[in-house]
Amino acid sequence: MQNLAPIPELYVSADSAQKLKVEAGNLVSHDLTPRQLCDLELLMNGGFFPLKGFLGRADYDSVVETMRLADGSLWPMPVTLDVTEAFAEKVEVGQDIALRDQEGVILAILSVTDKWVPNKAVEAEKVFGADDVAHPAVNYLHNRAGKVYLGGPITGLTPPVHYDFKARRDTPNELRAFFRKMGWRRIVAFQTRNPLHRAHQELTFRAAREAQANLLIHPVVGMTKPGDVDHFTRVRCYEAVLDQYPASTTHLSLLNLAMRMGGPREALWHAIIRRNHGLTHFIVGRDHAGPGKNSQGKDFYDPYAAQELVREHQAEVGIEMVDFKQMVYVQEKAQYFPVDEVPAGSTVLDISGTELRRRLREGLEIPDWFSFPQVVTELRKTSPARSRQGFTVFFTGLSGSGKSTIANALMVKLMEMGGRPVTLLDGDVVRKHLSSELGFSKEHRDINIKRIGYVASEITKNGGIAICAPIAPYATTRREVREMIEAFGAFIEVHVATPLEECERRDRKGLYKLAREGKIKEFTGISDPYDVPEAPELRVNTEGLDVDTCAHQVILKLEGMGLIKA
Ligand code: PPS
Repeated sequence: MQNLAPIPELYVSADSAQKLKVEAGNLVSHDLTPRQLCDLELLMNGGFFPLKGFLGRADYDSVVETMRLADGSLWPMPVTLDVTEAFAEKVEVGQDIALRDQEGVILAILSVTDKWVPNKAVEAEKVFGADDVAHPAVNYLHNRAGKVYLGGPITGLTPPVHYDFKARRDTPNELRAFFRKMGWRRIVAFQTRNPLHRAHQELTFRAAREAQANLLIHPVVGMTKPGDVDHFTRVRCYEAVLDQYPASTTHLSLLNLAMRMGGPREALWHAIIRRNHGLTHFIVGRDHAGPGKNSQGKDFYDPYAAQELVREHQAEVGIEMVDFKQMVYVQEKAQYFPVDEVPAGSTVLDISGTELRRRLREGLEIPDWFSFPQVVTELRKTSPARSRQGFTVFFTGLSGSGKSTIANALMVKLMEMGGRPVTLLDGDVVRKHLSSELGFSKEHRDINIKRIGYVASEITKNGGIAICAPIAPYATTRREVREMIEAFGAFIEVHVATPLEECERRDRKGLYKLAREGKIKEFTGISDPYDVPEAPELRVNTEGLDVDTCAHQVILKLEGMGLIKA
């Protein structure tokens, strides 16, 4: 039987918070990133109990190596406060710093006990199983997170404010109070980052039956895998199917967790978080929190490794796992079964996540046996067929490679077709209107490309076509831009692969000559690097091809991807 007594939170009383907030106005302050904001909320409200703050060095080393805090408590996931080197220089061990949300509101004070430069390759290997940036958390670690970690206890002043789905968000203590009030003694949690389809409904029904428990649908609305259905759409989908569940036995609550997609370790972390929320049982299905394929095209984790790890530790955590094989639809029985219980000789139907996305993208039928009509309607609203979605064509290549010329021709062809607004963000034009103060250092080029990426992502989000044509010489920055845009629509990287010798021979602006004479510094291809794209959606070599043909190759690619109709 579970203990539903309140769990310790890290908040001080309202009076002290008021006083501390005024004092904290004078402290060095750190603006929390979206992921840190999620972590802080769960630290403060007891979701991450027994953590008392962001991990210090001894706890961090121990968590990375052994999945335990330095005092031996089970804790599989590093919860760290990463900052830039420049910020770290302003902070000494022993100092208090104010942690602010993105509007500048002070949410907490961190008393810094540790400041160190972590070995991120080791963290990636030990925690996520591979130092491979195809893993979203490893990519985050190397390409997003700051170089320095700060650790220490937190004094919580006020929770982050949410304007969306307020009534559906519960702290661990709010859920515990709800369970007490309802007299629920055995409750099984279903963790999800996807819309609920019929297979999930069957799985959750079976889990509740097996555990003789009430059901908590506990979806993550903080941060999930890049490319997932956004949480606004998902919550509307959950609400749409809630009446398929018996009202008195099932509850829906949203969890503001920032997932790492860390497979087995993440599953164990989820189990601890659910225990903290007062749950007694926890569903772990196939490939729990799986990040997909690694850079060799293989799955990062064995699909049932998460179940094994949770099974091993469930008694210590104090939550019981309800494990499930993948659920599949058996046509003859018109019913879902775990894949290992399918009656012999029957016809099994299944639609993978990838296939579902394809059907949505191409406006194809989604059968009734797979999902609920209300869910499909919601998904279609936010995922119109690809030929009606926004997208970005991102040309990259050396100066004088022909990017702008092809981009202009493409723009005109797309405008001739009509249907969606087209915006051209050409290198020179951007530098005039958006980035006039920037030069060509690595730092400035990165800022320039990220600005282009931001504008293109907004255009893509709003259903338009953005054509970008900067040099964009650095692969990591291009990848960042890709991620920004793929959250909203397709990103088509086109490498205009005109060789340096040819660009220099053409020297249309006379810049190569000046670069060779040393009169222009940091000139791409001459005195500054260009990372050749490894796997662009399209590579065009302009030598011997006229502009029209090059632009037509892009059009054919867009047609092939279903982005424009033939
Ligand atoms: S970047 O690296 O993506 O930010 O560059 P971009 O904004 O596309 O700007 C490239 C245009 O600026 C001119 N130019 C230079 N290019 C490269 N290196 C140096 N140092 C430099 N200085 C000026 C050049 O004309 C580029 O235009 P394109 O259209 O590419 O020829």
